Amino acid sequence: MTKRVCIIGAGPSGLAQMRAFQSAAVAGADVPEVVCYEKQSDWGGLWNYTWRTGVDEHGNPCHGSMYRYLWSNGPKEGLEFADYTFEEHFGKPIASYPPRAVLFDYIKGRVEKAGVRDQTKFNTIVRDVRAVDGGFDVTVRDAVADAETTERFDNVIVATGHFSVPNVPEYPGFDTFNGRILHAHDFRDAREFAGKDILILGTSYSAEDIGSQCWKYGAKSITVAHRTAPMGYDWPENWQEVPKLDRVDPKTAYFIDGTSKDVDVIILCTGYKHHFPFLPDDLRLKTPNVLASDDLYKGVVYNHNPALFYLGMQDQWFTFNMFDAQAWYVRDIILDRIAVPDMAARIADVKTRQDAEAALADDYACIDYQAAYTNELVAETDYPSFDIQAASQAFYEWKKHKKKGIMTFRDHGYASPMTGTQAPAHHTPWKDALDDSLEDYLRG
Ligand code: FAD
Ligand code: NA7
Repeated sequence: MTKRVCIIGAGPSGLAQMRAFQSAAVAGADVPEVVCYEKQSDWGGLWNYTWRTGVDEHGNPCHGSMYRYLWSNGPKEGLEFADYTFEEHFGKPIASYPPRAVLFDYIKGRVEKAGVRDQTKFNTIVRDVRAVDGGFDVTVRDAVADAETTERFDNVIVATGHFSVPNVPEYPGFDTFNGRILHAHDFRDAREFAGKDILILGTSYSAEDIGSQCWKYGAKSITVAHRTAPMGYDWPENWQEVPKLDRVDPKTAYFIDGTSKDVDVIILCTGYKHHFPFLPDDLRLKTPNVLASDDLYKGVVYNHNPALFYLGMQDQWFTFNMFDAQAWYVRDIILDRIAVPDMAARIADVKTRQDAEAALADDYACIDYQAAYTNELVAETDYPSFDIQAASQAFYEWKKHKKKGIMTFRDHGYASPMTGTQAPAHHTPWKDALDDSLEDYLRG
């Protein structure tokens, strides 16, 4: 095969794409040349922790948004690879909410086994992509060689994630506030905030988890201001939920109900932007963080140029195995095993998905919706089919366990959708487990 395929980003999505092509090659298919450009020095995407904030060692925007002591915020049974189980990787069943280092190890294990590292060009940022003659010219800068090159590809697959470039609102008084104001993207270590009064804006995963980290590592108080609705968990006694922030003065935050609170730190857990500075207008996806993204047929094919694909651009209940389903599907389009219909049919597909999302009543319906989407793609490829209902079941139980105890939900275990094995309880309750190393997690 003479085709050349460019993958941008070697996070879980880009790695899924490399593994998809490699599995086809092992099965005897004639596969394209695959080149993956990764701006960081290692693969793993967000799971590749960096202490850096602001710019990276090459002067590019720092990709990392993960922080120390981060433990999976959902059950691992919801994200397990169907072709590489946790039991295969670790040689034994492990508990359901692994810390970052454990998941990083698992992600790497599959692609190390597949032997695709030499397809990845590290320290290489994609700076520009142009549609040319039915293909693409991709311009990259190798930060080590300090050299820019342009290569021609038949297909481009954008796998750069969408939880890296922060959405940073401004409220009156921020410019004269005497404490620190930071976005979740720049949060690295909860110990920095021990003994402090913290204000958090936002009510989604980052707000819940960064607040919980700060609580666990000794913050004096946590105040969470909501723009739309409170999270409503049964919080510890030094944690309160308050209405939207109105303004701040040098030391006090004022909320729209007239109440106020003196705070030392403001953490903006206000989400992220889909941001593709390397793409021109005719190739650039514009979508909010939703389950049915704009302009993506089957959630992956860019409607305005079907030789261009995007992975993992949806809001995420399912992650690693959904990225796999998408990667296998994209692979099969590129291998001419799956046909892409005309523009009218692609637009209709997106509309059907968006209408279905608009009708979803609650989080349980959202989980079912994304499970059905993942299953739909799996069924059209040779990705190993798995019991997605069992993965959804782990998510349902996770939600119930969060309602029961927001600081204890990670002490529960679920059954693997791949092997059926029930996860053991972790040796230490999450709130007391201050060591998040792989060695400590796997001991005992
Ligand atoms: P990323 O992991 O973001 O990887 C994208 C890659 O593209 C990066 O390696 C980046 O360096 C590279 N890249 C970007 N731009 C360029 C460029 N121009 N040129 C070359 N390379 C480039 N998911 C879960 O399942 N469980 C969790 O517990 C969980 N916790 C999370 C906690 C936080 C704080 C965040 C932010 C996300 C979390 N997620 C979690 C969701 C996360 O999005 C996915 O797990 C996963 O990392 C997404 O993979 P990705 O490959 O699509 O994107
Ligand atoms: P999300 O899930 O996109 O949530 C963003 C939150 O920020 C949400 O609660 C928003 O409130 C809130 N928001 C956005 N803009 C503002 C302003 N201007 N003022 C106040 N609040 C605002 O992002 P997360 O970072 O929590 O999660 C992203 C991923 O990281 C996720 O997949 C996790 O795995 C980790 P709204 O409800 O819209 O009023």
